[in-house]
Order: sequence, then structure tokens, then C-alpha cells
Amino acid sequence: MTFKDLINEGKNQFVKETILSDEFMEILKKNVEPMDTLMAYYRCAIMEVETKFKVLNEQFSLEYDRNPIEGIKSRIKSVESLAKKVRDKNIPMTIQSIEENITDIAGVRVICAFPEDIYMLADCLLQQDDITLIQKKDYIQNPKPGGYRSLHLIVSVPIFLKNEKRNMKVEVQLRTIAMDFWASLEHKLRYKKKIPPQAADELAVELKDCALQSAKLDQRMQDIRNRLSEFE
Ligand code: 0O2
Repeated sequence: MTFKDLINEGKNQFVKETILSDEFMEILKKNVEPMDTLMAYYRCAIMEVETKFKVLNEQFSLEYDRNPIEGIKSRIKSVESLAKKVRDKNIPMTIQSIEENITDIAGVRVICAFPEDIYMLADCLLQQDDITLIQKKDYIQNPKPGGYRSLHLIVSVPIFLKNEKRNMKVEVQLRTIAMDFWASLEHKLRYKKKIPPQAADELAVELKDCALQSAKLDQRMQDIRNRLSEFE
């Protein structure tokens, strides 16, 4: 038997005794099940918030013959990205601590045509008596240094289960089509690892300029709509 064979045999033995052991399987089962349940609750919370926005859109369509919402994109944070955040925040990897400290596991992104609709929809949501505002970050009034704009709300929304009511946190991001276009492009570039530093700096300047231009465009389109509505 060669040294390599010996190492491989040792590895196989280790896997059998640890990763495939009954005790390890038991630990896995104990932790995976509650995590799956928690993720299902977050999916329900997304459904609740999505429905609230869809109802508002429907009402505006009926009453004013216009749709303030262009689209809704929702997502649940992946387990990998969640684990990374838990590690970076240095918090315990327990269900309770995850629920308390991570506020963006459930994310609902609402895309509007006009900036004023963002604030109108946010107000309508926050007026609802089952919604509690936990945090508000207005990156439209105060854009991030790179140029990012959006209105972020962390809200708590109840989900009704068979025998209990559970309040779940949802991150709502409201933005215009232009803000969304900018953020999607910037996000893609940020994750491209092979951009040389000089090109990255140039792109950051270019992106900042695009953010300023798109903010101006949003404002001009808003002004046009306001002027048009004077004639209605
Ligand atoms: P993903 O994949 O979109 O979920 P926190 O999340 O509270 O620990 P922070 O920075 O205080 O961190 O939260 P903040 O500012 O509310 O932003 C969180 C989310 O907003 C991000 O989630 C992005 O979706 C979006 N965002 C914030 N800043 C930028 C930006 O400069 N560019 C782009 N494209 N998006 C941004 P994640 O978890 O980073 O990513």
C-alpha cells in the first residue's frame, strides 16, 4: 500500500466516523429542520407584503386609471449569503439570533416609474395597522457615495399560522426604473473580480455620473407627469 492509499483510507474512515455518523446526522436533522421552517415563514412574509403592494396597485388602477408599480421582485437570502452575514456580524448561528439580528432575509423590491410614487406607496404601506416600521433608510434624499439611490424600509409583518401569529421582518426596497437599472449594473460590476484597479476607478467615476444623470432624468419625468396631471 502506498502512502497516498494510506491517506485516502484514513480520509474515508474519517468521513464514515464523523460526517456519516449517526450523531452527526442527528445534529444535522435538528438544525436543518428549524432553518427550513424559518425560511418558509420568511416566504410567507414576502407573500403578505407582495399582496399589500398588489392591492394598492389595483386600487390606484381602479380609482385613478394608473399603476404606480411597474414590477415587484422578491427574494429570500441564500443560506450561503446568510451564513456569511452571520459570520461577518459575529453573532451566534442560532435561529433566535438570526431572527433578531438579520433583517434582510426576506426582501421585496418594488419598482415604480416615478419618485413621488415611491413615497406615496411607502406611506400607504406604513399606515396599515398590521405593519410596524423598524428602520427607514432614505438613499434617495441621501444617496450613497457611489451613487446608489433607493428607499429602504425594514418592516415587521404578521403571518398567521394554524395556531399562532408570528411577526416577521421584511426588507422593502422601493426604487424607480432608473434607480433599479443603475443598481443592477453596479451590482454586476462589483462582483466582477477581474477588473484591474485603474479600470475599476474609472468605472466608479462613470457610474457616479450615470447616477447623477438618472436622478435628473427621474426628476424631469416626474415634472412632466405633474404637468400632464394638471390637464386631467
Ligand atoms: P443583496 O444581494 O441585494 O441582498 P446591512 O444589510 O444592514 O447589514 P447595510 O449596508 O447597512 O447593511 O444595508 P443597506 O444600506 O440597507 O443595504 C442593503 C441592500 O441594499 C443590499 O443588500 C443591496 O441590495 C442594496 N444596496 C445597498 N447599497 C448598494 C449599492 O451601493 N449598490 C447596489 N447595487 N445595491 C446596494 P446586499 O445584502 O448587499 O445584497
